Amino acid sequence: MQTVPNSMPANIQIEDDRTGLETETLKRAFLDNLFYIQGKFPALATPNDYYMALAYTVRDRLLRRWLSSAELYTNSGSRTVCYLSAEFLMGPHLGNNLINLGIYNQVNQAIEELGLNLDELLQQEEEPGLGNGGLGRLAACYLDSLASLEIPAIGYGIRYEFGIFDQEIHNGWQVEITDKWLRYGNPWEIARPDWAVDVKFGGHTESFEDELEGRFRVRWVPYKVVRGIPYDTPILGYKVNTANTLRLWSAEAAESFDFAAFNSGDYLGAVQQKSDSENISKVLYPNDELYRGKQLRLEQQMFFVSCSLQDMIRIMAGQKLPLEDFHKKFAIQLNDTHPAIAVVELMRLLMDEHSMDWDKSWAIVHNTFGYTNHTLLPEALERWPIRLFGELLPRHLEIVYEINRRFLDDVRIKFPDDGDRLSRLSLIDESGEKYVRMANLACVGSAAINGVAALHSELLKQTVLKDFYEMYPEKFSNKTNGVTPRRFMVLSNPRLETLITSKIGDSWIKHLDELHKLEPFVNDPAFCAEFRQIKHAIKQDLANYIKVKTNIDVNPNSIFDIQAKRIHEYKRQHLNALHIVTLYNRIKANPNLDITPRTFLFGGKAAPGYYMAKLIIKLINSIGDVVNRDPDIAGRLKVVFLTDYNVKFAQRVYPAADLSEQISTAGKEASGTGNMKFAMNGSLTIGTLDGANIEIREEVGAENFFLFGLSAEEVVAKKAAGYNPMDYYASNPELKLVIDRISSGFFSSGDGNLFKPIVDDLLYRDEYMLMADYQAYIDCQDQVDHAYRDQDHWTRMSILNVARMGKFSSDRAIREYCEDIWKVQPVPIELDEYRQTQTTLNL
Ligand code: 26W
Repeated sequence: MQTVPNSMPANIQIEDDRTGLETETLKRAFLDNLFYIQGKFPALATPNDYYMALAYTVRDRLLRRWLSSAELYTNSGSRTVCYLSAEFLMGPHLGNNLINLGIYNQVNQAIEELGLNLDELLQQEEEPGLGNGGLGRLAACYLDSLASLEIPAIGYGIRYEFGIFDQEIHNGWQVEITDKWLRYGNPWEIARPDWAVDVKFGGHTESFEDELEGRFRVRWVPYKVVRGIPYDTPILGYKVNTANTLRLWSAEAAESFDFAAFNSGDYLGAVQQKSDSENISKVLYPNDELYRGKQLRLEQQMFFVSCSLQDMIRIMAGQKLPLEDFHKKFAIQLNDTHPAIAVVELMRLLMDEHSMDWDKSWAIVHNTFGYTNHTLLPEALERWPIRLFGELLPRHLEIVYEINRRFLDDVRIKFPDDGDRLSRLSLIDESGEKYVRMANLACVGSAAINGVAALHSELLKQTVLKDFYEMYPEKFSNKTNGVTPRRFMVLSNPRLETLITSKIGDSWIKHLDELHKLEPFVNDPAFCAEFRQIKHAIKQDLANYIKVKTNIDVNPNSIFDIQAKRIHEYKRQHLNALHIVTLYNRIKANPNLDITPRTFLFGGKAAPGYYMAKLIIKLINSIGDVVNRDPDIAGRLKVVFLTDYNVKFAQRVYPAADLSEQISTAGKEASGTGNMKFAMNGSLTIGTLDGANIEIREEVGAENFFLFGLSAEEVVAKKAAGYNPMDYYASNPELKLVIDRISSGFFSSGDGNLFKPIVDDLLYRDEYMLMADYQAYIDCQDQVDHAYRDQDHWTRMSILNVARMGKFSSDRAIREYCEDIWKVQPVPIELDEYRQTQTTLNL
């Protein structure tokens, strides 16, 4: 307990340096941390030292909320959501914590009074890029909403030493650089080595008779054991006391190294085992949407899943709760199939390690899990070769067979004499080489199965999960994705936030539907002018940034037409490129063409092994090189590839867009979430009837959305009828000219071979139907060109987009998960005066 020295008058209040929020206290705490944690006098401090000092100052201010949340969850019987995800794409923590703590302005002032600049300090943070794209970022948005809604939750994942690679562009090509995000340390995490757990791999199983009950039991004798060390990061909710935990597992050798081998002189062999173990959490697989059956990936999945389940069992033991109540204490969500092995591992833990029988164990398991599917692409569906699976997880393979045997018995009862159905539903693919099908396992082991947008959830029922839908229709539902307005509006677009709040107050930040109150302001010329001026200022900022980074001049009065997302053929960045070449050709043919100036901005990484995606990046850069320099174009078109697009950069990009490109082939993009982030920052969308675009259009109104292209049904029908992309080439002179220009070597210094793989694919295969959608896309872009000329009208459409995006808050999505799937309630955290200041030990 803090005591006031005798000589001081008793009525003086001293703010604690670790918790106080007054400017003077914040300044003192900051300088203290600079000295005592960074070990620097201000004269020698680097920008990173300042960032670290501020990060610790902020972390101090959320620790009491964090520990109090953990304590209350431990002491109350509340059900906890465990979000299992191989990826968490958190983005920088500092700014977000300032917003959620509600101390952004105070800290800004304190930092300014110290002669520093908060924006510059925020830019110092190296973001934890522990995810590829949409799936990982969704997990991060959901953690923000879970905490903001005061739901007890733990995010469980892997603490990759190297996250998604940093991207550089050399001569137009992507080059991957190792992401050493931990280089300067991570002030947001706390290691908890006392809660380490061991995970077994390989070896064999033995059966034996239980001495006490005489029951058949199985013992697993592993080949190696890897230790998981948890690292915890607090996840503070917005203006609440709830601070949940993101618990990421780091792999270590169970023993420091093999001393027997060491003593016998095999030094390298001894160290080998240690580094093999540590490899498990070394690096994030940079493939999104393409599955590769790599052993290390299965090891990663098993590793974090087993650590997390053992952690939950430890938590129950600490609370003296009976394991029979596991499903009452925890609701576990599987973020795609990457953690689906959890279904089997929980069975194993309950039966083999805690002596529970099969039926009891299974009742717990299938009342615990929910499974979210994030993709319809067949090449993304995970399946493990039986041989690999059995060698690495011999006990799990036995359990998979037993789950399957019992499941197929159920299928036979519901659908007698249907052999084809049995083989489609089986957890084992026996059509050729045998595989374990992870989506089937997830479906059988879960009480709830959902897609991530209305169309996607429908297509799941009609295609990849059709048989499971017929078997268990009651398990299926839709949960349309959402994104957090704290990061993607308040933090990334403070000018818009201030304008909105000045008109409708700030409760929209927690209740995004309230943005509707903005609608009347479309008729308020002063509001519209201010709204437009803000957009212009943000575009100017991005233009300045681009000038510094690339030396390209972009015109802030041009349409900022942005496509920012992972590079993939189904997302059709190359369709966007065809549009650029179309406009280029038009101007070349008619230099006086009346055209609205446009800046085409692209951002996104290609999977390192995805040749076509990398070639698309090269194509965009090559077109840019020609277009940006051609004097005939006279600056009317600019093409910029924004290198190393990540969460930090995305926060600058969304607010600056006029036009958001959401042009995937209908039926391929499960939901999309960038589409939401653009629209809620006032960008208009040009898009297909795919994923959440459909619902965005429904919300903002068809008249405020640029729709084009084939529907998902039409895509299927056209393919069935025999699709010939060459027909479009042959019959559309403008398209022919575009393709011919690319294949002639015009954009590749005369090299007619460079882009041949793209051209040939479009002409002879065109899996993603760019040729079929080309004309509709161009026509729609012409409408955009015209619409942008009426700035008043454009601004009204833009404001209505913001006002009508309430549905796409991740708070809404999480509420739906809580009510329909997890059955969990908010548990508000109280911080009373005593808890605020208590510093005594209760030994
Ligand atoms: C095994 C390789 C692999 C890795 C990642 C396959 C598939 C994935 C993810 C499921 C890909 C992904 O990020 N999917 C995206 O999830 C978002 C969140 O639901 C959706 O908005 C995107 O449409 C979907 O592509």
